[in-house]
Formats: sequence, structure tokens, C-alpha cells
Amino acid sequence: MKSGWLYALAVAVLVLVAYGAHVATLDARSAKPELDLARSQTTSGGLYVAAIEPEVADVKQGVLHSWVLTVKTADGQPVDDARVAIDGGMPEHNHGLPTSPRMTEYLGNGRYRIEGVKFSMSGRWELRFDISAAPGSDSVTFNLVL
Ligand SMILES: [Cu+2]
Repeated sequence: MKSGWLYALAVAVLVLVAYGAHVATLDARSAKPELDLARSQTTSGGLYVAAIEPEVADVKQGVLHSWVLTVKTADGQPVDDARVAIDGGMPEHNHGLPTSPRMTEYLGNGRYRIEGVKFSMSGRWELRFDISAAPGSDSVTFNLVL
């Protein structure tokens, strides 16, 4: 009698383990790579560390707003005299930005004002910055979810 219970318990455990493995496999198959929403990123070539911050407390859909892009070298020195080009869009929808944001002002200490940003719909947006300064040209892409 006792061994019957042990047997039943062993079967139950095996079923649970098998089910868990099955679910884990399904999860691994359907899981997208974790979306990196960090507002500070190293540029793709490693030349700079760039950070973005909106100048408004709340980034709303359909409203023009400006951001501050901070550019530092990999060892933390502020980068001035950079040329900055902005691009972006919604990768899942195959469309770009509804406006043409521009860097309009150098604020000092590696900080650049980016004006004319607008997100016209909810979902995942990419904001890409091409940065050219004395150390070289490099780019960085940020993900934003609205
Ligand atoms: Cu879209």
C-alpha cells in the first residue's frame, strides 16, 4: 500500500516536471528578446555614452516636445561641438517619425537640445541619434514605448 502511494507521487512529480519543461519550451520559443528601454546607452561603436531625457514630465502622444541629449566619451568626458542627426520610427509598422526633429542648441556640458519630437501613435518607437564629434562618428538607438 505504501509503495503504491510512493509510485503515485513519483508519477505526479514526473508529470509536473514534464509539463513545466513543456511550458518553459513554449515560453522560450515565443518570448521576444527583452526590450531595452534604458535612457542611457553606449553608442554602437563604443565611442560615446549617450543619454536622453524629455524636457516635459510626461511624454504624450501627438504632442510636440523636446528632449535633452547628453553625450559623453566612454570615459565620461562631456562632448561638445557635436553634430547630431535624429532619425527614428516604428519598426513594427515600417514608418518613420511624423516630424523631423533637430538639434537646435548646445546647452553646455555635453548637453544638446533636440526639438520637434512627436510620437503620433502608441506602441514602440525608436529614436536614433547619429553623433559626430572630434572622437568620430557613432550612433545610438533608444527604444520608447508609448
Ligand atoms: Cu505606427
